[in-house]
Amino acid sequence: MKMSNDSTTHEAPKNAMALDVAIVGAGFAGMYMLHRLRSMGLQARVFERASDVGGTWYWNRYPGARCDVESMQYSYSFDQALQQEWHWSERFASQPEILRYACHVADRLDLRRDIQFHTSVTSATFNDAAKRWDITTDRGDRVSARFCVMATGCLSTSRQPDFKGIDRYRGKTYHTGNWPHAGVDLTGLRVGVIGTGSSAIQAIPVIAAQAEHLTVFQRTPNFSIPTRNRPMDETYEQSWKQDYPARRAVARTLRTGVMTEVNDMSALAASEADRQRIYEERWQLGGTSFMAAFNDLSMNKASNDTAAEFVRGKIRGIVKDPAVAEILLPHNHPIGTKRICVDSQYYETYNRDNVSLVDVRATPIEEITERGVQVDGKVYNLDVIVFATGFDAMTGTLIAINPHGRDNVALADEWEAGPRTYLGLMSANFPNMFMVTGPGSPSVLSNMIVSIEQHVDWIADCVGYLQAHDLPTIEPKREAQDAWVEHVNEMAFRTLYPTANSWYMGANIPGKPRVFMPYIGGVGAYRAKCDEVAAKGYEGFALGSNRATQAAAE
Ligand code: FAD
Ligand code: N01
Repeated sequence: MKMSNDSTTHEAPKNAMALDVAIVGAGFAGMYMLHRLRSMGLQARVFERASDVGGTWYWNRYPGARCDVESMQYSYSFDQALQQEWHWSERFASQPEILRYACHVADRLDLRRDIQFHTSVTSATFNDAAKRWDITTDRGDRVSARFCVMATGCLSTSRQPDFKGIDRYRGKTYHTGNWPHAGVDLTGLRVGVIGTGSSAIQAIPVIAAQAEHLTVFQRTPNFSIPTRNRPMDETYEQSWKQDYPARRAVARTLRTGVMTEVNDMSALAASEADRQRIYEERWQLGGTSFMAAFNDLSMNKASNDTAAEFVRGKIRGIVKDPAVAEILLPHNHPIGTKRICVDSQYYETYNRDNVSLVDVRATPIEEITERGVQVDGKVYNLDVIVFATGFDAMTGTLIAINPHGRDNVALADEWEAGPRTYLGLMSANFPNMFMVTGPGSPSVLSNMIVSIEQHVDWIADCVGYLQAHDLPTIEPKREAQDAWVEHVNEMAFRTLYPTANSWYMGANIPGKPRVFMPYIGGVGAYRAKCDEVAAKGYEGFALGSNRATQAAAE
């Protein structure tokens, strides 16, 4: 397929690299996007700031990093040969194995020849006259592309709080989201971990086993479920491989995109004895499917309370020192409304002699001194501080590029009160700019590879449609976007999720608008909506680009 629209009347700026599609990011989203577009005969190129593919799994090399979706499901489904030939060694894959998988895919599909590594995209501006995106990079590239796909990731801008005195600290500091490739030997060192989210909960047991002493600074206790990770069972692997296409098809219709057994009854409908038995079975099974023990845990506070209390009981049972257990008990949010954590021996780690827990909720970290972390006037002397303090999630990476759309409008201004998208795929005033797993799509509430494949396929089909119909541009109509944003909100507020101060709500970043960003209506229902929109000739989108069309869209 060759792009024809407008290319004769509006040339790319002199010396600019002319592309049909510029893709930002070489994680699983950018990799598959490149593959799809190339197979359509389009000139596509990926710009990636890292030195290789893998995205999340390239950056998050902290000890203990691994997936919480089973390996057999957290992988591409678009290529039958690929899913048959790859062997996962564990039930839940570790970061190094997932990175190896990403590299294997890049080799197999020969992706790297169209990926420019060590390159950050620094600006993207829609050129109204040319109907093209002008893109610049920190390497001095000037790119002119008809389409721009932001495959920039939802958890790709790590956040280190602006602690007073941090520059004075004489020890070493690391962020889990940007861990050194060579690894860090913590043997014999006094290590501090700030944060107790998913990353910290995975890292803490591994760090504790290495360090001379580990001090954990916890502001908010989290709920964590044991993963019960184990080597891959061959019979289990084969059962998946024999049935892969059918199982993948089912997963695409489900709420989370993960095949898991949902117990379709209210927690309140079960007797107390049955409820405890069911929770115990899920606890023993391990992993995030704990939240599928009943069908109303994310909707009904009274039901949720029963699950939360069960986990609190487990924490009390595991942690030997009652005072430490008390600090670890989560009370300030319903279970699951912050991303449920999974672990290997997390709570058990607090029984070790070389681990201490500091509660920094009532008395926050005051400053980082030359020697360590100061809380309530006391300095905890540390050789290493690990920031497990999370990400400016879902919007931070895109806002850092701050694309400028029609009439030079800035995305940061358009999203000042929170992200506004139609279907999480596009934003009004930003023609031909697509987002993969953007805010307003199921995204981080799902098996991300399922959602990535759905978005990439939809975007590729959309580009094909525009080509076939000789349409230069596509962008959401304002009223369709407004209606979608309202729907996303309405769905969120039917659940308990907005009651938590989570990164889903932007609550972890000072000053960030409090908006529930992902779409909670489920992967299956969302896919059906996207398919319906496309089948109706891209209902809710303005196709074509002249001012009259745009005016009609407003
Ligand atoms: P990413 O993998 O984040 O890739 C985006 C890429 O864009 C990055 O390589 C980044 O360097 C690049 N980039 C960004 N901005 C620029 C720029 N301006 N210029 C150039 N390059 C840029 N999801 C699950 O479904 N299950 C899990 O178990 C799971 N575990 C996770 C564990 C961790 C520690 C984290 C952080 C996330 C986890 N996720 C999980 C979510 C995970 O992010 C997705 O599953 C998936 O890997 C996202 O792929 P992506 O390609 O969309 O984004
Ligand atoms: O980040 P987080 P994360 N003083 O934001 C604390 C995915 N993931 O990297 O809650 C003290 O969850 C903060 O405290 P509080 C997954 O989607 C998956 O752990 O704000 N503490 C919190 O405890 C996950 O949700 C896996 O009070 C401060 C922590 O830092 C997402 O990535 C593994 C502080 C940040 O937790 C992000 O997880 C890893 C301060 N000033 C990641 N500022 C899997 O298992 C922040 N904190 C699949």
